Amino acid sequence: MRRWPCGGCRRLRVVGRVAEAALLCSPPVDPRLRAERERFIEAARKADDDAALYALKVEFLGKKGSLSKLRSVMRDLSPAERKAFGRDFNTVKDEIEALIDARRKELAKRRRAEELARWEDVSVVLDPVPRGALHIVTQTWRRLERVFENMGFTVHDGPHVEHGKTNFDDLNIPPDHPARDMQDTFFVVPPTDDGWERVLRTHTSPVQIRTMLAGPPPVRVVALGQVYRRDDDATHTPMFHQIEGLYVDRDVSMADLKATLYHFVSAVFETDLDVRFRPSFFPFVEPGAEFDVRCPFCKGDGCSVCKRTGWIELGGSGMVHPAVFEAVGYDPEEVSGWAFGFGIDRMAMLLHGVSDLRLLFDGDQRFLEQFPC
Ligand code: FA5
Repeated sequence: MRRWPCGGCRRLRVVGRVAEAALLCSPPVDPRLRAERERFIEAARKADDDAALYALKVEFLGKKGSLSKLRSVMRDLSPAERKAFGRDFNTVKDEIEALIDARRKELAKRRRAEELARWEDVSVVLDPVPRGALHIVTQTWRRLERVFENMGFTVHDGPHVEHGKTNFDDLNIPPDHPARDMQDTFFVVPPTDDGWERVLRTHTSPVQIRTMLAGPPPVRVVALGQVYRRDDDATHTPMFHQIEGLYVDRDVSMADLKATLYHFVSAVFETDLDVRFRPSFFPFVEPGAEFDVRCPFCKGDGCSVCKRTGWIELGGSGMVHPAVFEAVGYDPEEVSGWAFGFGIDRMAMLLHGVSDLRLLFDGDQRFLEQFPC
């Protein structure tokens, strides 16, 4: 490309730079070539995409293009004029080609700039993406697991669809027990060929049976998980979570149970809290007891959480019934053990001051967001 001494002119900025400068700064002598070049400059300025530029190229430089047609005038020129015309003709042709090329690059650059303007700037620091958190039941579940693992318990689990035998009979729950009523239990299928119904487990206690069937004593396990009952009000939901504890060995006593409950409650609430037993009945333990914890909010003085009693009910417990040992092939003369069970959801409510159990399962983000972990 030739360089032009003018350093560019005003129109330089309008259409493809150096090439147009060349056209403007070295006008050919022949008026037809000059007119053709001017016409091209105007047309090139309006060409806004590659297709239009290609059309221009064909229009001016194609075999039947306007510039090519001008070549025929050379026939009527003298040799000297023909030489001058030929030189100018070639210059204009080169320059038109260069201008088309420059214009194409300019259009590509503009397209790229427009694309970039549409892109999001990945380096911009946006508002932080809201962080999710574990559900408060999961938080409580994990906290309990940690506490019991630190006390030497292993974590076990069992199926949610449970054998009627394991959920009831092996736990010494007789066939006419109210818990087996259609009103209380979700029956999954009626008795199958083996004569047993399948149920959604109504508590985590069948994991006791599965654990003891799986191996000899000693046994020291906790089992946490979903359980199901036909219950639905402010303090009962059809699906809830329980934790089961089971310790079987020689000479295990109720005193061990109380000490374990005391340590676990103090660890979970991060303060020393008394535990008390109240006699109660569960078919799979004898003696059986409900256990309460000293109210962590008023420390026993009485408040709305503990309904002014100073105590909060946590769950059931007791010494494993000899009939349960017999069902799993353990000798009740040789070993003794205790078990406990309570609701993880109720524990979560206590830990976070939630008054309605159903809030835990409504999936309302405004509620759940209040408990980041
Ligand atoms: C039992 O389920 C026994 N398996 C516990 C047990 C284990 C006793 C080992 C002895 C030895 P109960 O039905 O009371 O017990 O339930 C235990 C806890 O589950 C209750 O204290 C309560 O916290 C919780 N719970 C019971 N039903 C519901 C429900 N529908 N919704 C939420 N929590 C419930």
